[in-house]
Amino acid sequence: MTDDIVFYTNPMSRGRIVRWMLEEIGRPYETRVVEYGPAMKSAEYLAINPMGKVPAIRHGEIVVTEAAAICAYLADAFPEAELAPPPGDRLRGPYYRWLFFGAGPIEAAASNKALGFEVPPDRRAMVGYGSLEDVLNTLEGALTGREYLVGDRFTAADLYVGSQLWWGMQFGTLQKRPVFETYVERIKARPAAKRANALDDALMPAPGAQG
Ligand SMILES: N[C@@H](CCC(=O)N[C@@H](CS)C(=O)NCC(=O)O)C(=O)O
Repeated sequence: MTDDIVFYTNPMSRGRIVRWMLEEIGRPYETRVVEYGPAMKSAEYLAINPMGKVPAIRHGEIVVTEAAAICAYLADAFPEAELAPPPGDRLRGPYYRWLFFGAGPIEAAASNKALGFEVPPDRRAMVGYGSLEDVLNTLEGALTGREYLVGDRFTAADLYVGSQLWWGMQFGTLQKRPVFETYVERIKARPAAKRANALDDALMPAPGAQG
């Protein structure tokens, strides 16, 4: 059995998060760009991700979808990259906490904000993220006076949550706050983040190339 890594992505997608993770891991991988539309909903790609969405990876025979899950999987599969506290370490708790906070509350709150949907105040109790304001305040509290979300080193939780802040602030769906800006500047200066962006930028269609 081969343990090759195949990366299914599109440069205009959450695949950028996984690209960054793969660059942090530093193992060779094959990139397969999946175009939006029919290719992403083809039988061939639905066999990888029945949601018809990118990103996804195949590592040997193992398929993983969901950007946060892929980050968590790669961190554990390649522990030498030191992107997660090892299983059993007490920092595993906060590590899970922030990864899942990213995949749940931040992701949902940012998507709803982008769609212009606001949770009516009297329905906040039944919505997992309550309000976008609560999510941002919680994150701001976690990052105030700290360099990273977990312990004193960069982990996959920073990569995932930081990517959401990075892109969210860039596209105007998440409010810029000084703590967030300092944090994002810190993590996006990582060589792997720069390499990942350059690789995805190079895959972007040339202006005017799309009909
Ligand atoms: N929950 C998924 C979301 C993936 C997702 O929505 N991907 C978008 C691009 S960012 C996509 O592939 N959209 C194409 C489609 O749904 O047709 C994750 O976190 O990976």
